[in-house]
Amino acid sequence: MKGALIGCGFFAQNQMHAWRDLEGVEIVALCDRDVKRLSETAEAFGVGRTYTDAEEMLASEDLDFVDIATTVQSHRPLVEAAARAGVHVICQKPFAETMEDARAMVAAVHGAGRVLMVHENFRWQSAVRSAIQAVRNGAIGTPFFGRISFRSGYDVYSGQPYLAEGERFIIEDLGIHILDIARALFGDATRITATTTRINQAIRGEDVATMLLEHEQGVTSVVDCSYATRRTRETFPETILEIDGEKGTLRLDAGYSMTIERDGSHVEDVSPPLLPWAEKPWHNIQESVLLIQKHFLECVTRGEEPETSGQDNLRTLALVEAAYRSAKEHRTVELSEI
Ligand code: NAD
Ligand code: 89Y
Repeated sequence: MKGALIGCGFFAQNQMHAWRDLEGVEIVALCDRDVKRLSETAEAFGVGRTYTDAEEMLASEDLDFVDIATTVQSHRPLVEAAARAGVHVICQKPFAETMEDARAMVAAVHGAGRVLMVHENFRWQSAVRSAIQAVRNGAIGTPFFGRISFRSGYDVYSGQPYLAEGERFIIEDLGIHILDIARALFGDATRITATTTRINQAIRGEDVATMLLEHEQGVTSVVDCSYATRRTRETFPETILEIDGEKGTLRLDAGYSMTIERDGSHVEDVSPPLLPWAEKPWHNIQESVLLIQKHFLECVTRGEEPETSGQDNLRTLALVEAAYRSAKEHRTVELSEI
C-alpha cells in the first residue's frame, strides 16, 4: 500500500514511525504548508517526494491512501479532495468542528467507495483495550456503571500551543477520546448532562469537564476530564476505569494495573510496551498509533469497516456537541437533538 501523509507537525512524527514499523505499507510522499516541517520530516523518514499543496500531491501521486494529520480546520477540504482522488483516508481527531462537516466528509468518501477511518486511538491503547476485551468477554457480567476518568496537570500546551487558543478545549481535544472509550465499553448513549469550567486562566477554553451519560443498554457512566489536577505521581496520559457489572467489578488503576473482582481478586499488569521510538509518558499513546494504523491497513486489505470509521465517529462527535450544549444550557441533552 502506498500512502501519503498530510501535515508533518507534532503528532505526525508518531504516525510516521508507526507506518515505518508496519509491513506492506510505505509513505511515498509528504505534504505540509510549512516547508521547514516538511523538509525535516522528509529527511527524518527518508521520504523523497514532498509537496506544499495537497491537491497537487493527489494529482501527481499514485496513492492508495492519505493519512491526514493536520488540525481540525483543514479536515473537510482535505478529506473531500482525497475522496475526489479516489483514495482511502485516515484522518486525525477531532474529525470535524461541526456535525455538518463530519457528515459531508463521511458522504464524500462513501460516495467514492473508499474506506474512511478516524484516528481515534485511545480505545486502541493496550491497557484500555484489555479492559474493553474483558468487558466484551463477559468477565464482570453485564455492566451497569462505569467511570472513565482522565485527570492530569501535564503541560500539553508547550507541544500543542493551539490547545490554549481555541474557544473549546478539553472536551473537543481530550474528552472526545474518553467519550469514545465510554462508547467502546458500553455502546451508544441516549442522553448526556455536562458541566465545564476553566481553572487555568492563561488558556481560552474549558480545562475541566464532568459528564454523566445514559447508555442505550442501560449503563450509566461518568466521564470526567481535567487538565487542572495536581497529582503527586502525574498520570498523563492514563485513562482510569472503574466498571461495575452484575457479576464483578473491573478497575484499571494508575500504573496500568487491571483488577477484576469476581469470586476473588485477579490483578494483571497491562502496561504498554515501550516501542524503540517511543518516549515516556507518551509511550501509551504512541503504541496505540501503531495498533490503530495496523487496524486501518487490515480493514482496507480485507474490505472491512474500521471500528472507528467516519460513520462510527459521528456518534462520538455527537457526544462532544451534546456535552457542550448541555454545559451551556444547563440541561440534559438528548443525543437525538444533535
Ligand atoms: P501541528 O500544528 O503540530 O501540526 C499540523 C501540521 O499540519 C502543521 O505542520 C501545519 O503546517 C500542517 N497543515 C495544516 N493545514 C494544512 C494543509 N491544508 N495542508 C498541508 N499542511 C497543513 O498539530 P499536531 O499537534 O500535530 O496535531 C494535529 C492533529 O493531531 C490535531 O487534530 C490533534 O488533535 C491531533 N492529535 C491527536 C493525538 C492522538 O492521540 N490521537 C495526539 C495529539 C494530537
Ligand atoms: O491532543 C490530545 C490528544 O489527542 O491526546 C492527548 C493530547 O495530545 C493532549 O490533550
